[in-house]
Amino acid sequence: MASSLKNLSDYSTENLVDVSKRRFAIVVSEWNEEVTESLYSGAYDTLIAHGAKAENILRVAVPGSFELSLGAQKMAQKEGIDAVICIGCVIQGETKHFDFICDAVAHGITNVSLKYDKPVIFGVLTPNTQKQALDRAGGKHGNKGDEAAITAIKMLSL
Ligand code: DLZ
Repeated sequence: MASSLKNLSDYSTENLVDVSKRRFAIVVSEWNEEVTESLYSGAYDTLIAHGAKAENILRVAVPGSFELSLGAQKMAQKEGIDAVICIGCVIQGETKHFDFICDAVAHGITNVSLKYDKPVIFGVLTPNTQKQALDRAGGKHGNKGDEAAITAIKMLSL
C-alpha cells in the first residue's frame, strides 16, 4: 500500500475477493475536474482489471468534495451497492475552506461507512498545489484512484 516512499499505484493484489458480481458506486467531485477525471479513470480501470463488470460500476457526480459525503450516503443506502469510492481533490493553495472541507469529507465518509457497514473509500487528494495533485493522478507518483479501487476490493475481502 502507499507510503511517502512508494509509488501510490504499487500495491499487492494477493488474496483479493472475486468482484465479478459485486456492484460499485464511484462518486466524483467536479471541482479540479482534470485531476478528478484522472482519478476516476484510474479507479474504474482498476476495478475492471480486477474482474468487476462495467455494468456493475455506477458513476455519480457531485459539485465539490464537500458534497461527497451525501453522494456517498445516497449510494451506500442502495441495497445492491457493495462498495462506494469517493473521488475528490482539495487544493490547499486555492482555498481558505481547505481544512473545513477536508475535515468534513473525512468525517462524513467515515460515518457513512460505519452507518451502512460498507466500504466507503476516501479517494480524496489534499495537495498543496495542482502539480502535486497531477503527480498523484496518473503522474510520477502513480494514480490514487487505482489505490482507492484496490482498497475497496480489499475491504470487500475482509
Ligand atoms: C468552495 C470550494 C473551494 C474554494 N475549493 C474546493 C476545492 O479545492 N476542491 C473541492 O473539491 N471543492 C472545493 N470547493 C467546493 C466545496 O467542496 C463545496 O462544493 C462548496 O463549498 C459548496 O458546498
